[in-house]
Amino acid sequence: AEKTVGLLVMAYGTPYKEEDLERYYTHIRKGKRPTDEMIEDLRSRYEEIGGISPLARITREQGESLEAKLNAEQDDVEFKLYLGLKHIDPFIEDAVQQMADDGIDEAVSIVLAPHYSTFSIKSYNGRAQEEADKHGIQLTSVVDWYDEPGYIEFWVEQINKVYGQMTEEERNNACLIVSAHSLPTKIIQEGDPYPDQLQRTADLIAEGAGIQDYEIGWQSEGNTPDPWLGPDVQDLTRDLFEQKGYTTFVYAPVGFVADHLEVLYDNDIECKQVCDEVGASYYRPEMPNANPKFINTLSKVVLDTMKG
Ligand code: FEC
Repeated sequence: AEKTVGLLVMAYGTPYKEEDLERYYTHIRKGKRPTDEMIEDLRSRYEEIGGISPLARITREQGESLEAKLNAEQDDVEFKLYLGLKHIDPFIEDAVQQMADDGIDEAVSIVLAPHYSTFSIKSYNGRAQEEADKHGIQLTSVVDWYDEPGYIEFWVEQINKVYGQMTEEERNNACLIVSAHSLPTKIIQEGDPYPDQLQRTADLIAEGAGIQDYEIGWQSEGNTPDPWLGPDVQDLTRDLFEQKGYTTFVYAPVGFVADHLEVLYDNDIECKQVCDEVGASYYRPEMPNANPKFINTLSKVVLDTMKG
């Protein structure tokens, strides 16, 4: 290939080591330092999942696998990977600056999150575009991929695997809870497509897996005074148990693509705790991580976006 195209893979970011926790959390809070108590609370959650999050390693694996797949898939251009993170170095701006330093003048970007929101994909893409403009880099950005067939199929396969492991009694009393990160409800007044996109993902997955009993829920809401999108997955679990008598819960946190704090803690510890309390079975299918089927889907999304 003659031309090198920058492949900007954007993701949330995570502390690399315990000392990074304060600056990371401060960045998430837009520069406002969290109280010692909030930092301690976050530190203890990371401790519960083994000290630090596997997210940094998984994001890198996803980026490298995507770069390799894109270069195997076609030979018109050579894709060169740049990781750009939302809340820790290398920041999105650092990655674009590095592209410029490397002489890149054309790039494509994708966010490792499927659903579009002003608080999520729009903010990643906006930061990338602004920096690209400064350097005269022509940047094309993937908008969203919440209904991409390969992504839906990935979840259908993992969910089918889980339902296949259940006893018949569990299967007959199971509810699938499809969730994404909660956001402040003010996004809705601004016409954000985020909640509808999650509903669509859930409908497609349920249809693909032949599941009638499913609900959407929201998780991991922030520690702020705003009202957040609900129902929260833990409250939802209790309500569904009490009102509909389900005794098995399957959590599909489809707004995320990797094993990280929000899944390993918020689902595997907090939701599991609610299930234990009410005496229900807890299941959580595998996350996409660097699964080849998932990487192939991202590769297709990137190539489709470039074709326009
Ligand atoms: O280190 C890890 O393993 C976890 C990384 C992590 C991911 C993630 C994904 C999303 N977030 C989204 C929105 C918000 C909003 C706030 C917020 C707060 C936190 C805090 C930590 C954190 N988030 Fe996160 N999020 C991850 C980590 N997030 C830590 C701070 C402590 C806490 O509140 O629990 C609230 C900000 C504020 O305080 O004002 C809003 C969204 C996603 C999914 C899309 C994406 O991946 O970009 C949306 C992974």
